[in-house]
Amino acid sequence: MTVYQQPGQDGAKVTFKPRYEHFIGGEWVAPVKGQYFEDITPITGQPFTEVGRGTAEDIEAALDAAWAAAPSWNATSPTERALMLNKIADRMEENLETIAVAETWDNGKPIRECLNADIPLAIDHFRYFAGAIRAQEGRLSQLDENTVAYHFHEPLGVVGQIIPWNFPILMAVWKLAPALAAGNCVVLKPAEQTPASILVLMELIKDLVPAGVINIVNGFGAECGKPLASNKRIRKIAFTGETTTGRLIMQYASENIIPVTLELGGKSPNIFFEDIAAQKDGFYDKALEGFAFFALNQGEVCTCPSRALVQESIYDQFLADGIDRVSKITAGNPLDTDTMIGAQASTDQLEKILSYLDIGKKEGAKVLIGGERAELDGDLAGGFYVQPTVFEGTNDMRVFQEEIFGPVLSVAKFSTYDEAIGVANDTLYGLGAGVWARSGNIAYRAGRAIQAGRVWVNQYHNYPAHSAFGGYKSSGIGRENHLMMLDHYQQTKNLLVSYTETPQ
Ligand code: TXE
Repeated sequence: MTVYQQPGQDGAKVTFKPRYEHFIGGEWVAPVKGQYFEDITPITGQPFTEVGRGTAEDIEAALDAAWAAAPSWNATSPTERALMLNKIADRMEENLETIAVAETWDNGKPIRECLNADIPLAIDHFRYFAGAIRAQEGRLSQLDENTVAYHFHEPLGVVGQIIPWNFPILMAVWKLAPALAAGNCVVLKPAEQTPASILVLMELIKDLVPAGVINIVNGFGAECGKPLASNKRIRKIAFTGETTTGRLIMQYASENIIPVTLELGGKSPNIFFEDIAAQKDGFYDKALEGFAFFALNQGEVCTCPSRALVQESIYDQFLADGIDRVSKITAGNPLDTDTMIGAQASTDQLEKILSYLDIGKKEGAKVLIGGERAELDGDLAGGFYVQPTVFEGTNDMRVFQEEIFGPVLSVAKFSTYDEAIGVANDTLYGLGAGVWARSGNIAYRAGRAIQAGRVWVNQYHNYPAHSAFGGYKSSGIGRENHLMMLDHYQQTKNLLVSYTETPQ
């Protein structure tokens, strides 16, 4: 067990500056209107730094810097871009603990997740896109003996990116890596709840990035996000966040006729078929772990497996074992490597989750475990903690239909395969899903039948690069984490050439 020091204390891995400005054109730049907002750590509920409050004027300044850098960055070779991405990855690896502590302090998530998942995944993502861009090839079509259609990949120019607060660094990197690999300059707006860890990262890597290639402007949605997403000077907007905000982003983009990629909400089903309980072995244990994964990252995951569907014949036993497993999720100081569940990212999110705990109880869902705010001691008493909660009910309840984005699981029973698939697909969303079965036949058929962009089979919450991630239905447009994302950040130039010497 290691307990990392809180930032600001002796021996801490990271010391935040008292104030952060925007990162524009390779420099720290004060907000045009001179305003700042507090960044609060959800671990104690206390402010720890302040950050520039961006407006349309700051977005324009960032776009000026990005367009000034674009001619030379757009023209770099894939080798040069890959080199930069690899250097960023190396620098992040050298500073793993610093970035991890910054992320935990800003977001509230357990440090063990930052150290073992979030930050290593982000590092690998840069390396993946460094390789992907070097391996990318154009196409040509030989239309007849003398006519050739060449298809070249070209960068879009300057792109806008808006990200949420649940995985600040990882979401930034999921967006930055393919955009930069494809040769674009970027203006990125982090979420107002978690602006600081990305700025710590920029401080660490700024000497590796040509001025203007990455620009970070902080601020609130309407004040700063909208002027970016609706700006005529971006060639694409990429967004991760709430579905209702995603609709707005699409409307803004339609005014400028630019492409959009959206990664939105979810209400993911996690289906447990009866043959998993044929033996109480390692496979059964793995399934129980998959059941308890709803609490990973405090449930603040767009693919949170928040609806568990368990087959009738194993329901009582599996649920008893599952609840036992949930009872072992250790809460505590997120900076302690033993802690498995940390703080919710903001008071707004805490209030939203508590209101859903009430809604669930009022609509008659039975609380099997948890159901309340978690009270921690000492300076953690002011933090935003919730008990992992399991409701038992039916799929028509609001706690089964609406995205709670907290450590809250709703469980229902099913009897037949068809019923399970019907319930799984009875949702507006289609981002993630889980299927657990020993029978390869059932697992395959269920995986294909569920209307979701990512179906985990006999695993959950695995996010490797080179495996496409994105939503069906109201969960979004586009696929991240895979080289197909390069297509979203490039346009195709077709040269249609005739090689005849005479008129035909
Ligand atoms: O999301 P928003 P919020 C879900 C989750 C959560 C709920 C609300 O259920 O409880 O959304 O979270 C920027 N123009 N998800 O309010 O508003 C905003 O500043 C341009 C699911 O934080 O969508 C932030 O940077 N930008 C999700 C980003 O959008 C705007 C992750 C996301 O904020 C804007 C997060 C506007 N008009 C929340 N309004 C997932 N899919 O992973 C806001 N923003």
